[in-house]
Amino acid sequence: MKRILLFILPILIIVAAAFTIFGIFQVRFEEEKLMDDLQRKARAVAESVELAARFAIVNNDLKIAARVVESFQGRERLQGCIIYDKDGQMLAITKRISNLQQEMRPYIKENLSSKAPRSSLEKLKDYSVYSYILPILDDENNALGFVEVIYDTSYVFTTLTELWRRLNTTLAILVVFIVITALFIQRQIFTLPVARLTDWFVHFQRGDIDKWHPIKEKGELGKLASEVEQLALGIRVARKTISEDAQFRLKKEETWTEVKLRDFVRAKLGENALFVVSNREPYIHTIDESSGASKCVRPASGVVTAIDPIMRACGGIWIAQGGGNADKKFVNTKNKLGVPPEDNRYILKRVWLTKEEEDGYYYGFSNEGLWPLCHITHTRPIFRENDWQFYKSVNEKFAESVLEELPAKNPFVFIQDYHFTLLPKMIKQKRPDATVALFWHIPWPNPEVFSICPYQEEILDGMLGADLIGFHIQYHCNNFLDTANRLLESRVDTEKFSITRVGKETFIRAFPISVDGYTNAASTIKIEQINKIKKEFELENKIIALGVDRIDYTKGILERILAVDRFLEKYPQYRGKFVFIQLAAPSRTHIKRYHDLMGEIDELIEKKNWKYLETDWKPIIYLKRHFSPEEILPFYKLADICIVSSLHDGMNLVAKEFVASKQDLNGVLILSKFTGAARELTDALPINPYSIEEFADTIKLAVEMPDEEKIKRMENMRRTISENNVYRWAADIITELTSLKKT
Ligand code: ADQ
Repeated sequence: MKRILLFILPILIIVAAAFTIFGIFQVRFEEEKLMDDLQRKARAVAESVELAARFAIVNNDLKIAARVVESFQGRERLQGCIIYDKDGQMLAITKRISNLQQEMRPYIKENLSSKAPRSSLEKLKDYSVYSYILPILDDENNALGFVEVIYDTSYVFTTLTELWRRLNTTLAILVVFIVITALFIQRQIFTLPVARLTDWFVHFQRGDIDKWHPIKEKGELGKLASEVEQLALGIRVARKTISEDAQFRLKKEETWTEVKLRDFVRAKLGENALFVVSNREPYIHTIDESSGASKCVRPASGVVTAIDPIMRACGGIWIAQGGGNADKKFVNTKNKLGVPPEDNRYILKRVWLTKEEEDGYYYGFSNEGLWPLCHITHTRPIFRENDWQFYKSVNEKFAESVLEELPAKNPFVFIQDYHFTLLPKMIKQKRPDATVALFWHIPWPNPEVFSICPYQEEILDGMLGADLIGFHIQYHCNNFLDTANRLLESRVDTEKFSITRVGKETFIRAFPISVDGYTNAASTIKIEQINKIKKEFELENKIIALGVDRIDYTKGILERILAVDRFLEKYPQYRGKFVFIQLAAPSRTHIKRYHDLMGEIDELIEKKNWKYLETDWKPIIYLKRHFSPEEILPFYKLADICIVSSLHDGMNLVAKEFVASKQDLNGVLILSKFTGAARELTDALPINPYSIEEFADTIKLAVEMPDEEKIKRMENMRRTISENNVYRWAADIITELTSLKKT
């Protein structure tokens, strides 16, 4: 629109200016013509009555004078005629202008001494008139009297106004004509060729070969199109070659690495990109309101920790909510950007939500409803109808955003977590050829617990739109199969681990999630970084225990503090020697339960530190902020013990990160039985976080564990993690998905 205006506006301005100048000249000319005409007529009329008026004046015959002036009474434009004596006294006046009798118009007086005729435009009380005065002279050239002819000039004004009106109408018609012609030309030479080009790009981008057609544009646009066509061809060929090379290399590699996963995905998915959907975005742009500086942070989220390395390895598009206050500044017109910012490996597409949508869908239904429902931590789930409506509409919004990105054939869509239970069905309805997987990052409860959800049927129905649903552990898979069996009309096959509903089969599988190359990253940490932390927090010669969490009631942070306190109470020999560090990222702070929890943790830590105040030693160091992965690593490295005390957790990646970063094998992991990780990391010291006494004793066990045993346990756990890293997790899911497509 702006471009069209830029094109048309100058033309319109020139045309309008030319027309106005022409109009002014035309009107002036017309006006002069009319006035000339009037003068000629007035003179002729005055001269025609001169004789009769002379006779009447000379004989002082008022009757004749009256007769003369009355002959003008019926004429159309002529207003009237007046006969004066030599002193300017009115002898006779046409009746219809008799009101002029009242006043002695100044120009009459001025004319008494004049011997020549006089014409002028005169402004009377209410209107303008044209006056022509003809003196009547005797033989000695003395004035005997005067004849004045008065004309109404309003018709001059009316004629000129009419002329302007006609000129304006012509101008308006011309403007419309110019606009239509300009729009037509613009459409023919620009819009249509560009639309054809865009259409061509869309088909190329989606791999929609059937709808492809050669570009036939001519001129500069044609040259551009031809260059792009060459580039596009090159990309297609390169993609094919990469996928074939990948198949070849894959056969040679043993353990799962980033490179192996990349080859694997290329070999399996070929030219198709991977589409990931999650609520939390992997990179958030924020702006510091006081300094105005913007920065990009990776959020404290297990989902991001796990999926980001996969996307870095494979490329593709990750679609997530744009939640940072500077996010809009960093996207292109399609709301996309390359990430990581310093090394673009894949595309992040941001979806914008209104505050109401975020409140209802994210804080409300997802985190006050589904999150507590699935975690058995005795926090009551809250289901509000309003939140549910927003949850549905946001799922639809994401469905639209995903669908517009999908290639023409067989796309792979990998949906993350409980925020999108309705998305699989929405996508499948529009694109039955898409392979859709949903990974559930949190626990799945038993049917009794799930059955309190008022929207249970829609949720299960939406989820079963997926071809594959993954959970961390088999126990959650079993719970899900049980739930579908009891609460939904469906056929559950416990041999194949699948659920069939309305002819559509969904496979349920366990894929324990893991971490990536923490080991590699850990080796980049320098001893100086560790010493700096030790010095800052006076940790020299101390036994250090560490907790790293989002502040969430499922993570058992309060229980951990109580257990540390009980350990110090019960085993006073460790007072002054043992320090517990808690790194805690505030999370979901708009929800009251989370807000309250932050207050409770602050208060409890304050109280416990106060309790041991008699010495200068502080047993608990509480660092409440978001840390980058690079900042967390030195803490993992310096910690002797890592405490993971979740009351319930799908997996818990902190446990795995700690183990992966312990290259020196010098560390003990205390791990809640209620985490998914506890199933794999059987060499961790298990705890029931609700049993504070047992928990405190386990801390003692960890502190006193002989080095030999520590090393053995750590070796075992590290082996498990390196064999089952996150690349393997992704590869297992893709293997399962591609094998499903073949069946
Ligand atoms: P989360 O509940 O987010 O994940 P978790 O698996 O422990 O929990 O991952 C947390 C991540 O945040 C870790 O990578 C950790 O390093 C990071 N983190 C913690 N504290 C931080 C801080 N103060 N600053 C910055 N980063 C911090 C959900 C499920 C889990 C499941 C994961 C993955 O709840 O059970 O393991 O998804 O599936």
